[in-house]
Amino acid sequence: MPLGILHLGSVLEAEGYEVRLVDCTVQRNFEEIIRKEVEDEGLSFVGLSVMTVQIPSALDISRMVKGIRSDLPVVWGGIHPTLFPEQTLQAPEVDIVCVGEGERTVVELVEALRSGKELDQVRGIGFKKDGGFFFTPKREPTDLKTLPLLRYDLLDVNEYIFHSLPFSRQKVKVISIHSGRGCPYRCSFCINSHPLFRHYRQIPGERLLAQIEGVMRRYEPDVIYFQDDNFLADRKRTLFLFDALKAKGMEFKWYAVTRANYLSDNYLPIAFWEKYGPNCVGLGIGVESGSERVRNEVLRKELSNEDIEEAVALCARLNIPIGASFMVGIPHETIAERLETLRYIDKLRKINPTLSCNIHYFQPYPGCPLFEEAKRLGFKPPVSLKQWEQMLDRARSWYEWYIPIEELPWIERPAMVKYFLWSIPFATSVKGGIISYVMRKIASASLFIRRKIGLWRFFVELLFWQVLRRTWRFVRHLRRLSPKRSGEMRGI
Ligand code: B12
Ligand code: SF4
Repeated sequence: MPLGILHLGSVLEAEGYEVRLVDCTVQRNFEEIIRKEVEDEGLSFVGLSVMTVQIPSALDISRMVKGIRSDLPVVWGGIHPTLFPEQTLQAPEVDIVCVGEGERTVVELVEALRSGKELDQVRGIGFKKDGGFFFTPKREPTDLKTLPLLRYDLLDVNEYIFHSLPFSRQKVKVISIHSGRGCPYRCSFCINSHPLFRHYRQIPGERLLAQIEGVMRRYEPDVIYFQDDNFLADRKRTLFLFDALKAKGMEFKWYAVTRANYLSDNYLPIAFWEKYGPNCVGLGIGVESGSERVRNEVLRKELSNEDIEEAVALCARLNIPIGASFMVGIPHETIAERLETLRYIDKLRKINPTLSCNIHYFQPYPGCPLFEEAKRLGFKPPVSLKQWEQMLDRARSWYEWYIPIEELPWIERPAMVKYFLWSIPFATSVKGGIISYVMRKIASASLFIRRKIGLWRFFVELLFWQVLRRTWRFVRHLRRLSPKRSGEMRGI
């Protein structure tokens, strides 16, 4: 769920303003909605929350808004404008940028825009003035204790309710809860090591409890997803929260992303896991690399093999579904270390055969120390929104979010990286279904053979999968057309 705009909308509504939130990643008719809203004379501004990969669509929307009403201020906030405020303002489509967290900024901004006051009174923004850019003083990070409870009704919650979980094919009602910001760790590939994002804070237990109670009462979700960088980072609050919810008789299934070293008796007592583990429908951990050198020296993950293996074993023992994420093509990773990742996945799956793994290639996101290292190694990042848009346009494959693999100068043997990207998730998938079963077997056998002969090109297995999928879709289509099956129910 888009928690950033949900926070902004909730704060503005609490201040008496009327807000319309549109999530362009899920609302198919977003253009139509925006068009209609922009035509409304009472609108103060159009705000967009933008991650780097979202630049092309954010530019399209901004152009559309300007095309309808060139006088309406277009405000960009979120990760990319925060890291590159000047670059963002250089785009003719953007009038104002919000740098950093926006709860107080957005209220002051609306007040200024509505009353015609000078924008230089609003802290934490940049704007265009007299042919140049003007930046106001930095805004302090939001005090999470003072925030109103989130107004989920500002979003169309039904759009998010029927998502399937990473560990099962079943579709369930999932509601995201925001329990804190940042992380106490400083991994070199993560935004949390950037000075602007180092403010690690957690929502106090009592407030979080009230938010969860409200959500449970109103939406009755099957699963609560703690959509944080690192849930469980506050040990004391975790113990308080789960005990308090239990005391209120609130049983709920949950899913979260956290660190492997927290899944240990030394951090949270085994009694905690025995009591609340059965309701946990999944935990995501970042293992990143099978090589301890790469993981700790290059990625600064501060995570030993021992920590990871203990976590994976604990989840196997208590039957908690667990997923591990990995990266390949990391700067300074040798081919031998890349293969070590493969061996390590085998080892972890021996400890816990239900461990599912996902793998990405390292993409240097701005704001992290490894982005700087990537530049040193020859990566030339775009210098304008237009150039970002062009780069993102070139990344078209299903495994490329941002930069095509071939454009990363440190990646030796891109074919091997690509092979890992499709084969590992298949070989370690825990989802059921006939297609998935067949592919799991093929991917495992192919990984075994390819490793033996050292061949990473010619993805015939991938072709086979595509044919299999299309055939399966066609069969399903035929079955749907069959009158006998017209009473078939669609699961939720
Ligand atoms: C939860 C999360 C997700 C969720 C939800 C994203 C969402 N729309 O909110 C999901 C799982 C969908 C997701 C997906 C991805 N994510 Co993500 N995600 C996060 C995470 C962990 C927390 C974001 C969050 O909810 N923060 C809490 C809210 C309250 O803060 P916020 O969103 O930043 O908003 C505040 C301010 O930025 C500002 N603000 C934001 N928007 C606006 C707009 C206006 C007008 C104003 C005034 C202010 C303002 O005010 C808000 C309130 O203070 C961050 C890590 C992080 N620390 O930020 C990564 C992060 C944002 N994600 C990242 C990435 C890379 C991705 C993916 C590309 C990953 C992938 N390969 O799949 C995808 C992209 C999906 C897409 N649709 O295109 C990167 C972004 C790096 C970058 N330079 O862009 C981050 C920083 C993680 C990292 N690598 O370090 N993500
Ligand atoms: S532990 Fe996770 S959230 Fe924390 S800094 Fe490292 S990668 Fe980022």
